[in-house]
Amino acid sequence: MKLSFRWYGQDDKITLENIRQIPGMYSVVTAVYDVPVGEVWSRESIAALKKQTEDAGLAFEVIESVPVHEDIKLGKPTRERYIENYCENIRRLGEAGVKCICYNFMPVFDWTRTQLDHVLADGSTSLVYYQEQVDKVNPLNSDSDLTLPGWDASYTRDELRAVVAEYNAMTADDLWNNLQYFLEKIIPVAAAYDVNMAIHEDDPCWSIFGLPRIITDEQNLDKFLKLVDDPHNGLTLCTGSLGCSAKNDVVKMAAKYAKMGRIHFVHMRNIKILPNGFEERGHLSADGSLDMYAITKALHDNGFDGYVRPDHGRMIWGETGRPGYGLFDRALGAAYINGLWEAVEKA
Ligand SMILES: [Mn+2]
Repeated sequence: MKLSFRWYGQDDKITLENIRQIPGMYSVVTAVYDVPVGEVWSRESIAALKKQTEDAGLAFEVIESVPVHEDIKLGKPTRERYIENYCENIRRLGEAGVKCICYNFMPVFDWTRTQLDHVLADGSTSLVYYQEQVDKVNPLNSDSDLTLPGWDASYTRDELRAVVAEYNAMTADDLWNNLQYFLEKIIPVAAAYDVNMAIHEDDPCWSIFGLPRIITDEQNLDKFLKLVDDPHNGLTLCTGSLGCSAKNDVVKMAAKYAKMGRIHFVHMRNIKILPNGFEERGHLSADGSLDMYAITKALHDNGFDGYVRPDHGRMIWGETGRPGYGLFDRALGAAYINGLWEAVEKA
C-alpha cells in the first residue's frame, strides 16, 4: 500500500510540507489545472509539478484526473482529436514517471451532492446527498435554478441544457460503446508506457436526471474490465462512491478485483446510507455504513500493492476551504488507514 494525498497544486492552501508531515505519506495525487479539458498538458507544467513534489520529499506517481472530454463520451466525430490528445498526455505523464492515472466516464455532472456543509451531530460539516433535493433540480426545466455543488460551472444554462439533451438521446449501450472505443485507443499507449489507467466509479453510483451512468456496480465493473482485458485497464476503487448503494458489497468487490490485479488506486472514505440518500462521515467504520477494516483486509489479503488515499474529509476544528478537501480530517483518515494496514499486515 502506497499512501497518497490529493493536492490541488499551487492554489491549494494545504502545502506539500503539510502533506509530507502526515505519517507514512508517499505520493501526492495531483494534476495540471491550467489546461482546458481535452487539451494536451505542457511538458513544462508536468516537469514543474514533478520537481515541486519531489523537492518536498514526495513521489509524483498518481494523477487525478486527466479528464475525458464530453465529445469522447458522446462519441462525436471530434472525439478523434481529443483521444489523440489524451494519448499524448499519457505518454508525457509516463515519461515523467507517473504510474497511475485516475479518470471517470460520468456524463456532464461528475460527482453530485446536494449540500457541502451539512452539520453533523458532533458539529463537523460534511457533503451530503438527499434525493428530494436532487429531484427539485431538473436541468431541462427553465424554472430550475440549475445548481448543485459539484457541477461544472463553465456551462451556461443553455449549453447545459443542450449537452443534457444530447445524452438523453443516447442509451447506456451507446455510452458503453463510446467507452470501449476510447479504451481500445488509450490502453495500448498506457501499456507501452507502463501507466495504469484507473477508472473511478460514478458518484453516486446511479443515474442522475435520466442520464446514463455505467460504472456503478459489480456486474458493470466486470463488463468494464473485459472491454479491454489488460492489467493497465483497471480501477480506482472508491469505497464511498460504490458504498452509497447498499446493493454493492464493497468488501467482496475489493477482494475480487484486487485478486485480479485490477485495482491500481483506492479512495478510502466512509458514508452513512440513509433512506433518502447518504451522508459523508468520518473514515472510522463505526461512523458510517462501511466496514473499513474488512475492506482493508480484503485488499491486503488479495495482494493489493497500489496507491491509497483518504478521500473526502469533514471540515473540523474550524478549518475552512475546499469542501471535502481540508487537511485535518483527511490527515486523520490517513492515520486511520495506516493503522488498519499495520493491523492487517501483522495479523
Ligand atoms: Mn472517490
